[in-house]
Amino acid sequence: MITIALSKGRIYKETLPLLEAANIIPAEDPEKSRKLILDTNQDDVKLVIIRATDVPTYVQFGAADIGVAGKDVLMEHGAEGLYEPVDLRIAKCRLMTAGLVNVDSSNGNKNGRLRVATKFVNVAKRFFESRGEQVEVIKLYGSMELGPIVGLADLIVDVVDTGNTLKANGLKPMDHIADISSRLIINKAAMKMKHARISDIIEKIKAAVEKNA
Ligand code: PRT
Ligand code: MG
Repeated sequence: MITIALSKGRIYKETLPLLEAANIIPAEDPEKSRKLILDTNQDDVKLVIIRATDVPTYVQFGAADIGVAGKDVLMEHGAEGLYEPVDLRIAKCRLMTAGLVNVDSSNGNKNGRLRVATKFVNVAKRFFESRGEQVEVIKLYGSMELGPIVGLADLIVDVVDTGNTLKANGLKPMDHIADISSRLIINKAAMKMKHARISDIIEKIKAAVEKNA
């Protein structure tokens, strides 16, 4: 049996045609079903539908053999137990710092030490450390854009696509941390144990990605 971990929303939508290229077609639409495990047209392949941030955890511990996760999520989670063989070039965005439009938050606040609100705590710490800046990182689980408005933080670290969400909340994108796209990830032990089946799926998906390029 091969288990593939996916999240609903943009990753699911954009992964669907790539799975189809590997002749894997879900039996149901997860956006309409409440099921967390979906059968596919292949007797030996099922999908588990989970939160985007949980995908690397499932694959690392072998609860799923294969997964699709944003590079942002992978940078935050770390690569232990995972192979990352294919850049799927989907769900593209940028990991950025952002701050209030009318405030110069680049050189610390009045207390000297910048406060950064984000769900990407490890990424944020590494980024500011690499610039030799001491910051206080505040963990949030969503709606980071609110942080600077209500005075919780000077800056946020978040993924940005069009930038409309920042703009709508009086924020501006500042430093570019990384370009982001979703990656195919594979459990390292499964790659050995189920080598033929998994490499066949990887190769077909890789071919579909290259055809789209
Ligand atoms: O929603 P949930 O809390 O379950 O998890 P999630 O938000 O991590 O999942 P999901 O499905 O929203 O995102 C999955 C992956 O898509 C992320 O890990 C990124 O790799 C990628 N991705 C691509 C994005 C965006 N584009 C994006 N725009 N993830 C989030 N956004 C957010 C952005 O932060 C902003 O709040 O969408 C909003 C709109 O963006 P703008 O810039 O176009 O306004
Ligand atoms: Mg979301």
